This record gives sequence, structure tokens and C-alpha cells, in this order.
Amino acid sequence: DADRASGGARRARMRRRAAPVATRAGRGGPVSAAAFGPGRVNLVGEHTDYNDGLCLPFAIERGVTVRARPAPDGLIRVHALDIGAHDVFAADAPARADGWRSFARGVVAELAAAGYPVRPARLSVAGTLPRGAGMSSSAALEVALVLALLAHSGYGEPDRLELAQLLSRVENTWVGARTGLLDQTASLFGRPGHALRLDIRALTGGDQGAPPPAAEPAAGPGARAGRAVPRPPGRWLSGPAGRPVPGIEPVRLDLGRWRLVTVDSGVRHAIAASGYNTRREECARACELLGISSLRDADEDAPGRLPEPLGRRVRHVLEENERVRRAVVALRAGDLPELGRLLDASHASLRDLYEVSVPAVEETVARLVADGAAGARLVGGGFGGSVLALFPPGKRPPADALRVVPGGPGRLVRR
Ligand code: GAF
Repeated sequence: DADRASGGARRARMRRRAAPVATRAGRGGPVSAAAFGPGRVNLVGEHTDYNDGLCLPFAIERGVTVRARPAPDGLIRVHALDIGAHDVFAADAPARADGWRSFARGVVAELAAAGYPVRPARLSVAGTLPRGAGMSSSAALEVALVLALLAHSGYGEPDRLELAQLLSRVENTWVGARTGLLDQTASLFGRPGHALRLDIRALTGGDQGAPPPAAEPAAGPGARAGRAVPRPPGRWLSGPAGRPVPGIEPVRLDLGRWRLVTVDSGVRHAIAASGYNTRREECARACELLGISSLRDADEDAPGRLPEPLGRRVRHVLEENERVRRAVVALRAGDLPELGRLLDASHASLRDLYEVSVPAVEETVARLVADGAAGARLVGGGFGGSVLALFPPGKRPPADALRVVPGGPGRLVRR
């Protein structure tokens, strides 16, 4: 009897495991795939990713969930539940659109261009991340979309680095933000309890997979679709706990009784509309003047050989890479006061050398320091968004602070 009982339990468990991602017929029919993409917080290493440099992000537990349902009519319909907005476009030839609509269209087009044409679908999108608050709601949305669409269309998962580069092309050519690989890599490779030391040059071999900054956006509709070669269902090549990826080194984030929190400055930032692209152009110009292909190759005297503001920009990038190295040493030694000092130094550099802060961010930083933070800095691209702060034991973060802890990577989920 006992054996039969445990055999029965085992069979029940196997049946549960074998069940499709979700089968419950909710409003709008059965869900064929559901995926979660986490947001990220970058401990230090800001505006270094598109300069082939070093960053130290972690995926957080908040993010975006996309649910896909089959559709019979050749269309992709997107319902953004949080903002009550809709979009409809052709699954095989998405046309361009602005704002949040550019994400799903871009993901579908870039998947087709990479050889993964997707099936028509109805997609619902819901999130637990504040939008435009510098915690990478964009990458979270892209990761959830791409994982849900791949599973919905019957593909296994391609290489996650390939996916990060594909999503970067979505940002660069569909959304109009010439971002680097930081956010997508953090969201796709996050590991609970760890930050990720990213060496973007080692990760990409110097090829970030996106067109150079001055390139014209790919023309929709059906952009790049001519190159599409349908792929057979793939394999899991670099799953969350898969093979080590050169350029991504998990670093244990052991905070003990210390706390990391973010506080929203209240100023929304939209990368495409901010000074972000200008900063990227300034770095490209500095490279031209220095005769190098990437600021990773700039020497410590390079800032002095450049006109301003380019000298300041390059000094930030060089020193920010060094702060990532020091932060990893501090984390390994359990030296959290040093991590706090590095956060402060990073913020001062982003404010004074890279010039991406705004008054509301400065007020938020000052408030957190007055509350007893051991370090505080703007997080993400800047021009608004959130401030990250490290609180020692005994100091209480303000009521509007959101505690952030390292969570897992983007993944398929059940409802
Ligand atoms: C934004 C971008 F998306 C990233 O690629 C990175 O450049 C960051 O700003 C600044 O470090 O989040």
C-alpha cells in the first residue's frame, strides 16, 4: 500500500511536470506560453557597457510577465494590462510604431530576421516594475516577450547571449535607444543571491551585435525579413544554470543585515528621448580622436588629450571600470562600507563628469544620505529614474524605498 501510494504520488508529480506551461482556459482561451522577464539593478559600472567595459548588475525579483494565446488570423494582438492599451500588427510583417508598441513589433521582426518567425498570438503584458524608473522595465518586457513568443511558436530556447544581442537590436533599431547589453544580459542571466560581473568585451568579442550608432534604423515593415531562414526547434544551449559564459562572472552578494533599496526620483526617463544617445555619440567621437575602436583601449592619459566635455566623459568611463573591479574585491571581502563609498564615487562621477543627473535625482540622493545610507547613486541611464542606496544595520530606509534582492533570470513560468 505504501509503495502504491508513493508510486501514485510520483505519477501525479510526473503528470504535473509534463503538463504544458498553462492550460487553464481563462478569459480569451488557453495560454500556450507564459514568461517572466526580471528588471535589474546595477551596483556599479554605469555607461560602460557600450564602451566594451565592466558592469556589476543583478536581476531583481520584480519584472514583467507575458502570456501568449493562439490566434487564428495572422495577427499579433498585444494587451498591456497595466496601462489598458492595445496594439495589433501582422505577425509576418510588423510595421513601425512609437512608444511601448515598438517593443513587441521589434521583437517579432528581429526574431524573424534571426530565423525564428513566430506564430500569430494574443499577448497580455503585466508588470510589477515601475515604468521609466531606471530599473530596466524595457529589458524586462523584451525578455518576457521573446521567451513567451519562442515557446508559443514551438522553438526551444536559442543561446541566451544571442538573445541578448537580438534584444539589443530591438532597442537600437526599433525603439530608437542606442543602449548597450547591460540590461538584457542582467535580465537573461540573473542568478539568485548573486551580482554578475560583466566584461562586455569578453562577452561579445568587441561585437555587441547591434549596428554602429550612426546606422540607419532597419526599415519596417518586415525589416530584415528577407534574410530569415526558419530554424528547426532549438535546444537549451545556455540555460540559467547552464554552461559558464565567458564575460559573465557571478559574484556572491552577501549583504548580511545591510539592505539595498531603490527610491524613485519621480522623474520618468525614456532613454530614446533623453541625452543618452548624445553620450554614446560623444564616446564614439572620443574614440575617433584617440584613434581607437573602443574606450576599453583608452589609456589613463587619454582624457587630457581630448577637448571637453569628451575628456570628462572618458575619465568617467575609465574610473567607473576601475570601480567595478574594486566593488568585486569589496564584495568578496565582505567590505560593505567600501561598497558604499564606491556607490558615492560613482554617483559623483555620473553627476560631474558624465553629467546625466537631474535636480530630482540629487534631492533623492541627499535625502537618502541624510537618512543614513552608506552610499547612494543614480542607477541606469540617468536623466531621471531611481536612486540605489545601501543601508547599514540600524539605519532605516525611508517609507518609499523598495527593497531589492538578486533574483533569478528570465524564464518560462506557469500562471
Ligand atoms: C541604460 C542602458 F539600457 C544600458 O545599456 C546602460 O548603458 C545603462 O543605461 C547605463 O549604464 O540602462
